[in-house]
Amino acid sequence: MAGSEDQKFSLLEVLNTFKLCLTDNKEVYIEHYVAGWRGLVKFLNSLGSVFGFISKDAATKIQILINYLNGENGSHYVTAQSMVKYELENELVDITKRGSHPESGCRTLLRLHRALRWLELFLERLRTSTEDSKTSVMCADAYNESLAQHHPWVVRKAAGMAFCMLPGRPAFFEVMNVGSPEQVVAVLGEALPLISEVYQITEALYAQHNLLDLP
Ligand code: 1PZ
Repeated sequence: MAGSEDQKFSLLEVLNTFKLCLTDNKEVYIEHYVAGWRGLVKFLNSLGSVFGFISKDAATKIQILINYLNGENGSHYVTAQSMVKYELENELVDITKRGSHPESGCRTLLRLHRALRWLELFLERLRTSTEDSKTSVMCADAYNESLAQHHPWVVRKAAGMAFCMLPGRPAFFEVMNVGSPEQVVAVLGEALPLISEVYQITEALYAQHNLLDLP
């Protein structure tokens, strides 16, 4: 394979980052979690500028978490579990309405966490799709089943319009740069349980602390 091919973006690497996300005792590393999202944002950007309003929001949230991680209290932000503990103990989270901590790590991660559920549903649909399946429909179905519940009408509307601009399944698989459609399906089959586990662990953490509805 030519050198330039090696450099080319592959969704394989992104999905692999999710392998690194869990510590030995099943805590979620924020560093790898945001690295995974970073790759996904890059992928989304490569699909076209109509997705810019989506990738921009995700990029902003990624940056907020990176800033905490690199900040003076960074040691508390190593895992999602340590972050939740630290922010709650120090009253750094707006619990019922937005106030003095509108960009807490907890509420920021929650937004990405909800989007991870969309990703899981969408990739599962892609994995089990057939040649004539429509990516826009799979994407919209996954969205309506997950993230849409947390978005106001205007965002749902804009998202719905953006979905229509998604490339068809063959082109979409091409941009993933993973290989043949069979290879894409295999990679998705490997990645999905990992993504699902990270999602379940984060969900349990937020549920345990009553944080699933943070404003
Ligand atoms: C492949 C097609 C990509 C479709 C992506 C599906 C998700 C659509 C989400 C539309 C988000 C619109 C922009 C901003 C929304 C924000 O209001 C919310 C809540 O944050 P707040 O306002 O409370 O601070 N943001 C989110 O829900 C996070 C959305 C992250 C989406 C990341 C998508 C990454 C896509 C990866 C592609 C493989």
